[in-house]
Amino acid sequence: MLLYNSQVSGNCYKVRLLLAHLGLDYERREMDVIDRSDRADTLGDLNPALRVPTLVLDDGRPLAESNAIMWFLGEGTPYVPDDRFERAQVLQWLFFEQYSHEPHIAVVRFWVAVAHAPPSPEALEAKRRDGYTALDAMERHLATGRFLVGERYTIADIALYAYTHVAHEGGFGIPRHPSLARAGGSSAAPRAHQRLSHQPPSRGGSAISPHRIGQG
Ligand SMILES: N[C@@H](CCC(=O)N[C@@H](CS)C(=O)NCC(=O)O)C(=O)O
Repeated sequence: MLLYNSQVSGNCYKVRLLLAHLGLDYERREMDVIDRSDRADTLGDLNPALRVPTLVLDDGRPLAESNAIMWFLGEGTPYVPDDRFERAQVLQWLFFEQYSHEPHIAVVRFWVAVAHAPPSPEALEAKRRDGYTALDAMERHLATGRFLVGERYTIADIALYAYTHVAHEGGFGIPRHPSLARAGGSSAAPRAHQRLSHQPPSRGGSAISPHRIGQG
């Protein structure tokens, strides 16, 4: 498999984290998220949105959208439940992530920590407010259990972990979110992974070598 990747992207991190959990080998091709001039040439036939992550399977079929890629890779493994209702609950959180979480928390982080160019203080403030609304929703839910769905770590936890564990890079603090902080540690810590900010050697192959949370 070939992953079109950006090392600073939480959406790509979701896919890399699941690939690492599953022990799957893959090649990686790095894309720039600021200079996007080569997107059409590189991804034109692979992803209608010209974005990363894009995964190309060994048979040549391309798949886009981080959460769709995780669903595909996770199907038939413990990371996607078998139970019909729990599968729908996983989708519930994946849609929440894409509509209510990522567009605010990831965008603020991108403006502040990647592009270093927030459009205006007012825009930043409005996005931060919406980001906190998403964190508050997760906090309410995680006060009732360690995982987002059922009693087990699923791709829903991976999807929400990706940008939550780097939310502070966009200026978010989570002191008022104790359950969220606890879930971030307890659900992710037993899993071998690196934090998003970890920079692997710049070669193909598995992007994430096994380290516990807190060491990355
Ligand atoms: N909904 C998509 C979002 C993908 C996305 O926004 N990718 C960003 C990097 S995080 C990107 O490619 N940005 C450059 C661009 O929009 O051209 C997903 O979950 O995969």
